[in-house]
Amino acid sequence: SKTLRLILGDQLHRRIATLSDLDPDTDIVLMVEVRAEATYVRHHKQKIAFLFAAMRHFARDLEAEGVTVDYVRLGDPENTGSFGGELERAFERHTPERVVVTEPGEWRVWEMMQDWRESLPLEIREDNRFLCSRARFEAWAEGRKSLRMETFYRDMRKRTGLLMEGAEPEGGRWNFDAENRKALPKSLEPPERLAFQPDAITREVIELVEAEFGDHFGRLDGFSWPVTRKDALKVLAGFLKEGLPRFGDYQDAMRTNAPFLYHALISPMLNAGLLDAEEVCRAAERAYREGRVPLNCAEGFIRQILGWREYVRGLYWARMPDYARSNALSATRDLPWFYWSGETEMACLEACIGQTRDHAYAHHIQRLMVLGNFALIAGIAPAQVEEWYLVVYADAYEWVELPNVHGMVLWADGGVMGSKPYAASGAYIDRMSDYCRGCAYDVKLKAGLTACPFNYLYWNFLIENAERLSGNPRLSMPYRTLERFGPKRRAEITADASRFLDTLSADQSAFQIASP
Ligand code: DLZ
Repeated sequence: SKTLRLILGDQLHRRIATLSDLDPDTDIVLMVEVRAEATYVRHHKQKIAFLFAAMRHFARDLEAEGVTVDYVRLGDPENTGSFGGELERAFERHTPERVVVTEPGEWRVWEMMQDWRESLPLEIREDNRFLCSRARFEAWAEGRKSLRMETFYRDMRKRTGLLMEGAEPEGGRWNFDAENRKALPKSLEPPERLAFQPDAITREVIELVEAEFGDHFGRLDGFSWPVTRKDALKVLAGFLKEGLPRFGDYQDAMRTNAPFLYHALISPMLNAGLLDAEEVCRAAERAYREGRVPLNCAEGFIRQILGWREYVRGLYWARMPDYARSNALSATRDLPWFYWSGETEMACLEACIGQTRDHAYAHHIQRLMVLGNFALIAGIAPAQVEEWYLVVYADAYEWVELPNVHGMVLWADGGVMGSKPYAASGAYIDRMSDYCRGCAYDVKLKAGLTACPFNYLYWNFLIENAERLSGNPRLSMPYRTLERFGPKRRAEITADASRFLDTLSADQSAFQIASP
């Protein structure tokens, strides 16, 4: 029977559930570029360009197979600008007997789909792009006091058999993170990023994005993401060869002007459907089994995907819509303007924001321990930080962004995800990067105008949140240290912090560099 199959922009996988029983003789695949999706937050220009280009290539490949694709472009004169409007129009155009979709990645779109069900013969299929279904995660979470990633991850290892020797973890341990925190030696030159020259389709999209969303954050020149499955597989293969053998060791390291290091750069493609989570994990396991990469590297990488990625997605669906509403540390400060402009004299933040603007990418430690850590210890309002992350990264959809930022980065969930906030002083950044060497502030100084702001903001954060956090066993060490500080030192911390925080402005026009 004639079926209309709607493929959303992050479902670009040939084996997506929507297409499993596709009949090219009768069915129509619908894909729509809509303004509402490009502007519900003002996404980074590269994020929109990546997705539109990937959508157009995916449609082209389906057509080459003989599938009828009804592709609505952003500029089509009748385009209503929303998923709902376009689905309705397409339904009238094609008068199908039914409409098939796959569960969306975001709650926002899930709610839209509930409305469509009222007026259309709609079938919503389970999202098969994840190894753990929503129902399965909820069954795992049911009745558990805490929902720790590590427990979930071990369960997933056993269930998939990935890096297992029978019932035991490969190498006798579940986790090799202790070996994965090395600073990057100066002598090591990380591999070049595999860059893709935009073809005619992508160039047209880049022009469209510049014309329509030119005032959004981020640069478009230098766009070099792969936008097809074929090219995404090349990135994966390149990573397995050049990156993965050192990924584990240096996954937490940071270096000025080296944004990519040994990272895979596959998250935008994975989250848009060009790559599949299981195939990626299996490929990494194979590289280990064939002796091409050490175990700590394969395990560290697989944990990111089989563990973290599946876990945050499960948690998102299990806890939405309430999850986003908590603010456990009552953080209310506005997001400083420098998150958009990059104008700050803190070299670490300047570097991480600069590469985010240039590439719509930063790696997990830059996101967590520099950009996120600052937002945490400066007490920035969760909703503003969350929106920033959703806007600026090419891989960001709410299912992955929200738990990571709300829970992991800001501890706004009061400990659902992490047993303690990931607050750190400048010493951590100094240990894991070369940023501090080129900084106007001195990471060794604890107080005063030229001291690294992370140093006093860290202690100020502990002071301000003592009521909520001092009883946390995982924070007993720093709170004991804080007790030994005495009133004078504590007053100095508070004074430094408020002087610095007062110089931050959320307002572009009032912006002034906080000069040391
Ligand atoms: C992110 C995004 C953007 C910018 N534009 C579109 C679009 O025009 N059409 C589309 O189908 N999807 C787009 N997306 C991805 C959707 O926002 C994503 O599919 C939903 O958030 C559901 O996860």
